Amino acid sequence: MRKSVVAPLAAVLLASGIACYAQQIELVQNPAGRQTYSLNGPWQIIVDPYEAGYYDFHMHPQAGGGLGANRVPAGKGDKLELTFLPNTPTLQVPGDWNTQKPEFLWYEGTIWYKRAFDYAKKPGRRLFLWFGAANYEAIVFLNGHKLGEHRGGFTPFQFEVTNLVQDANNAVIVKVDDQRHADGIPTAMTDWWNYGGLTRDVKLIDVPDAFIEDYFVQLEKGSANRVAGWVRVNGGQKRERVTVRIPEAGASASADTDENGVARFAFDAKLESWSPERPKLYDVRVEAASDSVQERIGFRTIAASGQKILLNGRPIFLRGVSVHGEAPFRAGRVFSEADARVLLTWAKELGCNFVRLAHYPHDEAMTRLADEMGLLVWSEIPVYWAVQWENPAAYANAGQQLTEMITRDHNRASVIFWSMANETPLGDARTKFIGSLASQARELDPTRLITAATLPHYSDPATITIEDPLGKYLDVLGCNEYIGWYDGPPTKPDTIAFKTIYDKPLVMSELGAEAPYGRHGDEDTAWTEEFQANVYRHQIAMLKRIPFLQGMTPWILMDFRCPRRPLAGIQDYYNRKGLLSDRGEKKQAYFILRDFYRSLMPQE
Ligand code: GCB
Repeated sequence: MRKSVVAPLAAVLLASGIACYAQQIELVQNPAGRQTYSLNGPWQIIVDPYEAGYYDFHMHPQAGGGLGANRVPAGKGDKLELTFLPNTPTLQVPGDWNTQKPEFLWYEGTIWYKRAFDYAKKPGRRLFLWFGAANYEAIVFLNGHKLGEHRGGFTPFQFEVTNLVQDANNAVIVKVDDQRHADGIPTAMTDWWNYGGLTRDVKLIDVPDAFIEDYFVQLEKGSANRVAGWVRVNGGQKRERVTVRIPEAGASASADTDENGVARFAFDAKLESWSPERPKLYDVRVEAASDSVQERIGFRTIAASGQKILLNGRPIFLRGVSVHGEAPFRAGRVFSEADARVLLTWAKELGCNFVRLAHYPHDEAMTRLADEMGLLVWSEIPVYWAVQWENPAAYANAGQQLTEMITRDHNRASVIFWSMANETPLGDARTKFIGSLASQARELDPTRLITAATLPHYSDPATITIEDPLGKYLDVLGCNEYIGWYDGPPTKPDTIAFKTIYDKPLVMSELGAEAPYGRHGDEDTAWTEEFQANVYRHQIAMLKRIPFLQGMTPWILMDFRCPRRPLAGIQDYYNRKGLLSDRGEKKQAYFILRDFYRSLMPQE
């Protein structure tokens, strides 16, 4: 049995603590383009706050394997307690548990999931059990065998189950534990709801014995007409021939795999560039001897040149907004194209050409839809606030989540930035940690730009200077500033100038103010729509004066649930900085920003 995700092939953590390491994660690329069998739907669940299904009363692992062993009572005298019975309740997968039953809203801990299935595996095929995401730790069993574990709540993982699946009566059992930990990524302290469970799709992926595992098909860095990349075949012949085709462009190339199953290719193609205005996607076909896979891919270049950002060689201002993976209208974590479509349509209506998908990799539906709808994307790992910078295990986990994020989305034209972190405290260990992540990201994907959201620094009371030492490792600097909200009155932006020590572009990755929809007062009364709109007015005037500003993603598109926000009658455990409420109602600030974005839009 092969555990496909957790083991890095080449992980090198130097004695100094942390170093860049090349890590390869095996994930079947483009699950939507494969033969699959959905395991979505009702799963039986057992709530287990004391982890009694895993540990005995002295905290040793359960001798009989616990709930994962999938035992059933042997007869009427069997006193077995750790078992799923026919009357065990169910939850829907995908879906967080918090929003499915009122008693689970605040629950953090272990819930066991079980799903039975039949699957007639054909000879010459291999099977993978694939999870879109499980928050936070998953321990997975199939037919009583432990397949492996995965930590990190927002990225896909898989296990090969070829030799374990039987034609009938298979049982997948998963222990999902969303307890927060100081050494986790993210840590125990965040500003979003800790939605637990099997939050994204679960499926079996059925591929030939020798199959196309992963491929990277993008324009070569700096070129508008040369496609370059690689294809990795798993289980293939020595020197297997691989072909990549773009039929609509009449272009293709073939190459042979090396001893690692990797074929590298490059070819010229006359391609229409993908852009927010014209999000052109091409059918791309990847073929090997016994397998082929197809998907729609867009081609565009992205570069930072001095203080500018160039999309397809031309300077672009990123009219953005930050977005959480919070579902509109129904609370809970986003898991469907329908959820994604509502959020991204709202962003488009606001005049955006860019979204910051904060603060973790969102459901794949978001980036795929962004490709189709023409929205550029900032994609981020949850290295958020104060991580244990000196802990090699925390680094390894951050590196693993980074690799999984890049592996999943490295063919998406929409994704232009990989973000390493958000609002981390200054310090050498932190800079080294994030700097190493940046090197890792560049190694995995040399075509996109590296960024992080940093904190502002006042060099005098009227000047914020962009000078975080992390800037050295980034292509684009992000800065989160709340001038007018956490920092001074709404008029304070009028008094602030920005400077930078970097010849690099700046994106104002957060700004904003909080107001529940429909709460009114004068523009100096906090928690009102008028106050929020006032902050936006003064912010926009300030932002217009920053010559090296190349984009902005105000905080945030829609209100979202948050345990740190208790203020009765105003927040009620929601962060209300949304431009829209969670019911899609537009606040006054929405119109201020929309008008500003309209004024920036290229005249058609
Ligand atoms: C921030 C964080 C974001 C919070 C936001 C806020 O700086 O990056 O996660 O939700 O501020 O509302 O305070």
